Amino acid sequence: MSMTACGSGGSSSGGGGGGGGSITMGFSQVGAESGWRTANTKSVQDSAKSAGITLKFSDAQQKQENQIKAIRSYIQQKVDVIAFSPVVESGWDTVLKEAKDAKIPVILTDRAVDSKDTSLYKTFLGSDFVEEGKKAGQWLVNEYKDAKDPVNIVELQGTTGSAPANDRKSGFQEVIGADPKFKIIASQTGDFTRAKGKEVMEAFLKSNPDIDVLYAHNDDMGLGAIEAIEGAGKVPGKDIKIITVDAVKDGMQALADGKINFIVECSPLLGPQLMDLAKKVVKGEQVPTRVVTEETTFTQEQAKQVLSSRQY
Ligand code: GZL
Repeated sequence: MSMTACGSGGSSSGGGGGGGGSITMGFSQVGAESGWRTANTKSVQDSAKSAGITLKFSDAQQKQENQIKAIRSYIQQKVDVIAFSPVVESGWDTVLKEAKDAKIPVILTDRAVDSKDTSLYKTFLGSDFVEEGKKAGQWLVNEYKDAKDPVNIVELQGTTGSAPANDRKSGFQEVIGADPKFKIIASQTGDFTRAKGKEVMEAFLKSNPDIDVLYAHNDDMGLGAIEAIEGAGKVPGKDIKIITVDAVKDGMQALADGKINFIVECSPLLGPQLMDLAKKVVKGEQVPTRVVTEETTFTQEQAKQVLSSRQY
């Protein structure tokens, strides 16, 4: 776990402070597992600088125990506000109660927790992952509306136990489940990384000769799977249709090149809204319990049109 203090100058005010001096935020990031995460980290760090917020930043390398350690460290340092993207949904109540007892407000960003006690955090800022799964499913239903034969789908799930993996799976299943021709013949985690996505797709290809579609919970696993598909002598985007989520630059390039068929956008650019929310919660102002980001979807034609203007 790497801990760095970065961001604008200014002294750190004590926990619950944020009076005249600049605000200090302790941020625990999931890791650096994907292009999306890299873009999200940049958005948080750049926005803290622009907002004049002193940022203490830690990378948990996708381990919950590292995030819990970082949050405890921020509590000891008496930061004014804690923000984090929980790598998995469960197991946060104890440390969030410690932050609440220390009177340090917590903001969830990107991923949610399944704590029943919603007083443990001030707000959630991020995407509706169920909606993202539904959008992916709806494209598939439209794409195969005239098909009579079974449509064999393999699924590369995100990190086990994470909100995006759970919700993108359930949203997708909710839409395709209405038609029995859609069959998910294999589903396994690729942990949101290219390497694991390639490895799992290689195994899928070995044990399933008739794959029609890949649904990958993020671009990076889809890009790894493309290497596996090409390695098996098949044509990605044609022999096997591919749907992914995120819309990072490399994914959009593959979409424009015809190797991916459809991408559901999930914006990593949460930094500006996060800093606005942080200033409000430190001042004790009311904030919405949930701030959902605006997102869209891309076809191959749309990717060709927007590729040069993408920010990440
Ligand atoms: C989604 C985010 C996911 C991305 C992946 O908001 O948590 O984690 O979809 C990233 O690319 O690794």
